[in-house]
Amino acid sequence: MNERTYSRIAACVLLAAGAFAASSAVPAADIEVSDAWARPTPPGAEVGAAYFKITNHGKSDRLVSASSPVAKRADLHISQMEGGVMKMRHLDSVEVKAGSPIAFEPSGRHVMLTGLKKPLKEGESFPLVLKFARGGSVKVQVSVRNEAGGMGGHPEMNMAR
Ligand SMILES: [Cu+2]
Repeated sequence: MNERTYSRIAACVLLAAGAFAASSAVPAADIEVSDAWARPTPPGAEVGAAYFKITNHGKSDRLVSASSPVAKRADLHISQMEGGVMKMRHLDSVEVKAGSPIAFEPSGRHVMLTGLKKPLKEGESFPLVLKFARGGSVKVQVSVRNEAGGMGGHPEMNMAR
C-alpha cells in the first residue's frame, strides 16, 4: 500500500466517523456544549431553567435559539441585579467567541423552559437542542440535579415582564 492509498483510506474513515457523529447528533465539531444541567422542579411547576458551558473551537458563532421536547418553549434569558432585585431579560442571541468559553449558570444566562410538560426529576435527564448561526444544531442531554449556585433559590422564577 503506497502512501496515497493509505491517506485516502484514512480520509474515508474520517468521513464515516463524521457521518456517524452527525447522525447520532453529538455536538458539531466546532461547538462543544458541556456540563448541561437543570434543577429539579416541584410538581405542577410550569417553568425550569437549563445551564451549561459552551466552548467554541472554531470561528465566532452565535447561539440563536433553543428547544426541548420537555417544554413548550425554550428561551435564552439572562438574570441581572437591577436596583437590588434579580430580574430576567430575554436575549435574542448570545455571542460565542472563538476560544473564550461562556457559561450559562444560575443568576446569569440560562435557557428558560416554559410550559413544562412534566416536572424535572432529580436523577433524570432530557434532551436540549441549541441552534447556532454557523454551527447548526447541537443536541445535549441535560441532567437534572440539585445543585447550589449563584444566589441560591430560584431567581429565574421571578420573571420581569
Ligand atoms: Cu429566565
